Amino acid sequence: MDPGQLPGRDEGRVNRDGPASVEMAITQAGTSDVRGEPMAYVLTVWCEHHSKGGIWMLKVLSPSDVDAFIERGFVRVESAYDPQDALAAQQVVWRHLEEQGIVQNDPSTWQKPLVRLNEGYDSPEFERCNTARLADAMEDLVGRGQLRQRSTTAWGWWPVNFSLGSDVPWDVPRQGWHWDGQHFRHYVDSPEQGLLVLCVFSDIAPHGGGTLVVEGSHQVVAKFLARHPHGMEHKAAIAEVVTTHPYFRSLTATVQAEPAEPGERIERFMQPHVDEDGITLRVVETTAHPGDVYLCHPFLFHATSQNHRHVPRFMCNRTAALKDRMRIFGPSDSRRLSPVEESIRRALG
Ligand SMILES: O=C(O)CCC(=O)C(=O)O
Repeated sequence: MDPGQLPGRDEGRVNRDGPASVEMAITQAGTSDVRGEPMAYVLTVWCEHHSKGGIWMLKVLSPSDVDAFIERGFVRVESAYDPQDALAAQQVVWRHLEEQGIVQNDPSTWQKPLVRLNEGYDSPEFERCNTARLADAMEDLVGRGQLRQRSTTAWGWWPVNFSLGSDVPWDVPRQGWHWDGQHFRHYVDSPEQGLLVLCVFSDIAPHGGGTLVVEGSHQVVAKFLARHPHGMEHKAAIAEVVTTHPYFRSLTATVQAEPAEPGERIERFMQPHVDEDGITLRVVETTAHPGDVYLCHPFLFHATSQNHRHVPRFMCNRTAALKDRMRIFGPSDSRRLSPVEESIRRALG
């Protein structure tokens, strides 16, 4: 490619959402490497302009990441923290497992297919995973300054998936589907769970125990919660969605109610399905590398999956509460809507 044909510097793109912010891609073109060899490179940095302070803030997520989050309900942030730090932190979890007689170098001690460590850890290894890249990516989705805490001192809890369901063919589960938030009453604008944050500390290959998510399900839940302005208890809300929405009724049906041939549920639920409101739903496996984080919409349905890889899956689900209720109703204030708020407003039409 002739570097002369590359786009110029400082290409701006004005967002249509209003005057409060402007998004700009700074594109830098170069012509040679350190040895003087001809080469071409393009560096794109996403920024947001804050009219209040008159400053430009760097963004981790690109506009296409944000669009995908709004539509699908999740985005993968690669190397949100350093993979080496993730593996060092995994060792800390192994030390806690060893207190229960589960030893890393002795697979004969990995008797339980799934071990839950219902606690949060704070050690130098985890502290290094509190990166600005992760916090900034979270704020790209909930709004600058909107997280109650940008970092955490409680990395947890840990459903360590050693080999769940490895004795039966891999399938889309019928049980365990939920969105998070046992600890509060659910409203469409609840602030207690700004995001579902799935932090990965091991390699997760396909069928390796990665959390399953239902792409698009955040839109179904947004519509459901908006129909319940007095709020609902968590368990009751999930129970109602999975009994009233045809896709979720089938997804969670017992074998007796809806028997399926081997592989039939994979074919059915892992292909896009458009529901009666035009929402595209699909079960997706979150495969990842150590250091990756899946930032998911707080309303996203998800479930534990089978692990057929014999590689223990280390993931913890970190909280991300918001300072304020989300701005779902009425005119928005001078602050631009966050992608989480935007996705809910769009789902409600
Ligand atoms: O084990 C998993 O992959 C899912 C965990 C989960 O459902 C949760 O953290 O809410």
